[in-house]
Amino acid sequence: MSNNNQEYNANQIQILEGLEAVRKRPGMYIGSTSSRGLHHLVYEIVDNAVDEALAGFCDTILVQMNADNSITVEDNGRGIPVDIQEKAGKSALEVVFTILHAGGKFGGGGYKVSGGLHGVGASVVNALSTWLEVEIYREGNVYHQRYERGKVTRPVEITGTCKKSKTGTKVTFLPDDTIFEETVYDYDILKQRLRETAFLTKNLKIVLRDDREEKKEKTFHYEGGIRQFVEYLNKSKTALYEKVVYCEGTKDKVYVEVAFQHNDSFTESTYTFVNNVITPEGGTHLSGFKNALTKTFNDYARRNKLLKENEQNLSGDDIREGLTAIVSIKIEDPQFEGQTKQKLGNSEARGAVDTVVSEQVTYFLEQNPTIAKIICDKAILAQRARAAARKARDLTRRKTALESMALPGKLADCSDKNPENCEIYIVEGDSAGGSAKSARSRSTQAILPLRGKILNVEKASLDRIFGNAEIKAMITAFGTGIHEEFDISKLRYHKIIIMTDADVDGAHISTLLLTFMYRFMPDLIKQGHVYLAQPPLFKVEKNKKVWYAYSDVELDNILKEIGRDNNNKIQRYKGLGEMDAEQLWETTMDPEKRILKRVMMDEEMESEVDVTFTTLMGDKVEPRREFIEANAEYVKNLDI
Ligand code: 28F
Repeated sequence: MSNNNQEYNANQIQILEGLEAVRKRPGMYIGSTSSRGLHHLVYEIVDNAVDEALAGFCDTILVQMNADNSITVEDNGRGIPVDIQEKAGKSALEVVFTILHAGGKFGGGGYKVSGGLHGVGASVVNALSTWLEVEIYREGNVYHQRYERGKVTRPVEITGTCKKSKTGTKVTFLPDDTIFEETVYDYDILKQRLRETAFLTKNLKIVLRDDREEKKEKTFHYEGGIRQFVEYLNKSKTALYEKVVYCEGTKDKVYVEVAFQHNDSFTESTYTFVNNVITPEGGTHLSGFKNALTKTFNDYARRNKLLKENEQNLSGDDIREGLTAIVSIKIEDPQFEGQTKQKLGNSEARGAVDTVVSEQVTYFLEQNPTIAKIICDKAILAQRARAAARKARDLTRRKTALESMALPGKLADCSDKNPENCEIYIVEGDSAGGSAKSARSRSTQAILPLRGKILNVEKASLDRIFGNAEIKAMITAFGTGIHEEFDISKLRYHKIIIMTDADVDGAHISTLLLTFMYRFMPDLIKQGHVYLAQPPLFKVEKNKKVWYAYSDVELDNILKEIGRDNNNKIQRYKGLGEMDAEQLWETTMDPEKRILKRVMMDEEMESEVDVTFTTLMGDKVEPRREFIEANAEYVKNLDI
């Protein structure tokens, strides 16, 4: 055997071992094999097309969901080169799709740490697809190659011609159903992510087309980039000034883009990105941004006597109250640290963001004194409110200390003291609370009945929120504290179960409770501690036998099975209060029989969750109506 051949074989074995490793441990490369991993395959391919756009050669990307659940992604870039790469002895195209580049893109925490490198994820997607076909348009030729489970099954060949002016790359793949637990794509998940990608890459047009049963198409194209991202996030809120503040610049090879605008709410929504990938835990780019903002606004307020000499400096929280912001950086070699390897660690990113934001915001404030005053006034108000809230909170804290951490009077606590075994039912209304108290299993189930309307935290100020009895009761019962003081290790119940009537009012109360938890203790939701109880809608009785139905479809099925006749007494439950303790236990509380829905949140989707909560609970009517219309299939039980 010639030396060359040996090398070729060794190469070949390495390639197969590489892709085999991806198939053996897919989680290392795409995070998971759940629906999330399935959708990641699309992002990997789209990212390569976006890189071609960032390089300045592509302005349109089409993502198509095909009837057989395969996905086609096409760009109008230069097309992956097809000529033979000397080192590998094969076409560059084949190299891109069969050679695993520089290890996985996912660190220990399942987080993408690369980006901005052409073709990095293509081989991973190829390895995890039953088949993958690629077409390249270059110099008037159409080149084609096919792979199955990562292995070449058709060589690179010219299969046709096209106009010389047409260039680009088209990839179609079918995710391997022996690897993925879920193989059906979700239009809304792709839509949300592609919208985000389009916001982060100004001028890039992304078309999403669903070619399955229900045909849908959406185009995302934002000339304003992250400026429009901020406008989108603020669309259900009331902005305090019209312009979105925007800064852009490069320092120490870090490209920085920041956009922000304040609204009249009390929450901050800042999202940070590195190489187009969201960084839910922030890092040096975020701290650079915060530092620059605090410094710049305090300097301005002092210089312009908006803050008197005897007054304290504004805190970062004061300045960021009601702030919606996007911080997006591009960096060559991103380093991630912290327990989950999700925090950006590059120190040059801190300096770069700090410098770009300080310089340009200082200039903006000098040029726009009216806006500057609006923001400073809002921050000064926030500073006062925070002082008042601190007083109110200290008061409750001191009180609880005096009463030896007294739990709320209405709470019927459980006897087991191991939080892992314990659950708390948050129950709407005193009568349902009463039934739940007699129905429960005393050792592990606690009941907290809530009276009357729950405060809408989207619309209330901090001191009002801390003064609210129902909210105080929940905070003390859960044991974790809130905001910066939140400590999950103090959680007294590992399951927090919201139990409301199965009607419009019940849905409204659930949403108010979830809004509160999301804004004040988001980790409860992120770590999967929050559940929704599912009380039945109907009870069917026949010949002394009883069935419960949790939906109209289920009722139909039961009636089909037992026969529809006058001897069934069908009862429609109007509320939890109509059930006696025994029924409530049997249908909704018995851990052996009940159905619980876990409230889940994907950190990658956080900006969309944020928009949804403000759209539903904020004070603008028009966006809410649009949302409900657009999501009518999910909220058909709401009578609007
Ligand atoms: C639908 C997914 O993957 N688009 C891509 C390019 C363009 C080039 C490239 C990609 C060359 C040698 C690696 C073209 N001309 N869309 C995509 N478009 N990759 S991926 O180059 C890859 C390197 O090995 C490209 C000149 N330079 C680069």
